[in-house]
Amino acid sequence: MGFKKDFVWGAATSAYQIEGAAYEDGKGLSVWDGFCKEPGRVWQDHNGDIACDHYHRYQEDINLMKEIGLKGYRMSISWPRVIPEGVGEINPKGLDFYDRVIDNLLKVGITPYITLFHWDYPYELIYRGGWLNPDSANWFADYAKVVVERLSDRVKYWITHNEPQCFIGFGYYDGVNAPGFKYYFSDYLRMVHHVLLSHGKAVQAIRAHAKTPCQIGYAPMGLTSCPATNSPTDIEAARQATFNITKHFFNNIWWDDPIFFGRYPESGLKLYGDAVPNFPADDLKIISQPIDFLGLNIYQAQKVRADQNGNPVDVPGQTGYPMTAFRWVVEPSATYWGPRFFAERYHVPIYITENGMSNIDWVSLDGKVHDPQRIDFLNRFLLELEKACDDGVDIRGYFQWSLLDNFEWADGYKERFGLIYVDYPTQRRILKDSAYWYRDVIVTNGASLQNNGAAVNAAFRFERYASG
Ligand code: IFM
Repeated sequence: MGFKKDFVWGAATSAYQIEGAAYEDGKGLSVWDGFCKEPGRVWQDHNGDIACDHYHRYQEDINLMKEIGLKGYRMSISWPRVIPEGVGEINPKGLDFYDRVIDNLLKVGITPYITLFHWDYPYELIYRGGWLNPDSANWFADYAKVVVERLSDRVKYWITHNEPQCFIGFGYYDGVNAPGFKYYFSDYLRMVHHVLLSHGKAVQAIRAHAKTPCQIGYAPMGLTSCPATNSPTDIEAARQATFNITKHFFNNIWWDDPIFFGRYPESGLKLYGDAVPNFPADDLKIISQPIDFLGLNIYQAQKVRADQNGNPVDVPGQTGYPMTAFRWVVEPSATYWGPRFFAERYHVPIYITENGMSNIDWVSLDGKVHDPQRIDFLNRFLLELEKACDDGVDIRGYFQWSLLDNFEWADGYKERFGLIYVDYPTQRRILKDSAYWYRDVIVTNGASLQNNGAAVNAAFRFERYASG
């Protein structure tokens, strides 16, 4: 069976991580603009002022996407570029920029998937309480309406939020990401509620104002536990661990059940007790607007087995287990079990909205960027994804993270996730070996995955011999 004929092979980015032009053409400040200016917040005090300069180089980047053969491109809109203060006045030049990007994508046959919010919250809204303010859901829905009114004659795929676990958890509870606050747990739960409500209200706004039929999704982290063996008890233990409630903000069901089931999970209500905010009963109806797909961002996974009572127990990796440059465990079965567990729980089509790895890439003496680890990583994760398709999971597409090396939040430019190498001082782009490899995967609709990266490796060998 394999990947469907119309499977969407894509790559993803986000506005703050690539655009730059942080102070140009009427853009307002985002919390990341502020955060990066506080010494010590970001690795080597890097910032996104220029990033990949995509704001000026989008045409070159779209040409490179075409060269790779992408069918889809997942990008986000910068809220403060469109509405500088988060609410009120609209910045026409901001909308013009996204117009140009969309038009040029469509011109070369690449389908845009638009994420409305990927962490660059308008700075001015912090003075109004940000996500703590119950009105924050309306601010987001108003912004969604503005974008949809402008772009929905051409854009058909919309995603409300990217990894809300991270932007709320890291930004307002742990304080390691912008805006760098550390709220009480009860305030954190209040913010979660407002983000969920903003999702529901944005879905309503998109449906009400879209000019053409559209599909709407949500892209939380797809935190996955994988069974240590294929025994039914280990599989059930892994499922249980995937959907366990925890007090850590890295959990799935507090963020997903309200959207798909219209209720918070009982286990969470019990664990969080009095910290759970009071809210109008109708909120859950708004939050659980029907959506068309679930996007899963999957990078790593924990292996678990069942104990004597069937409960999940973490299985530590063997000494020397494979890791990415970020020191994230490499567990390819995540893209089999993740989509399967989430589809079985929520009965919704799945996209992998992010998957990839940071690698220690540099330009070799031959002028190329050889990243065999990334090729092997992607090959393994995609073979597992294909297995999930074979087993009947409705998977519509895959977006590699990321198209370009880019600004990795509090880690600055230290981590390189791209298919395309960016030499930041010159802004020169170089397609990495993995980009050429991905092109083969796309052209063959996944059939070349069976070569385990061999075709590309053979090409390296040939070139090395040829050049003596
Ligand atoms: O770069 C991030 C992205 O913005 C959100 N998901 C994870 C990626 C890698 O850390």
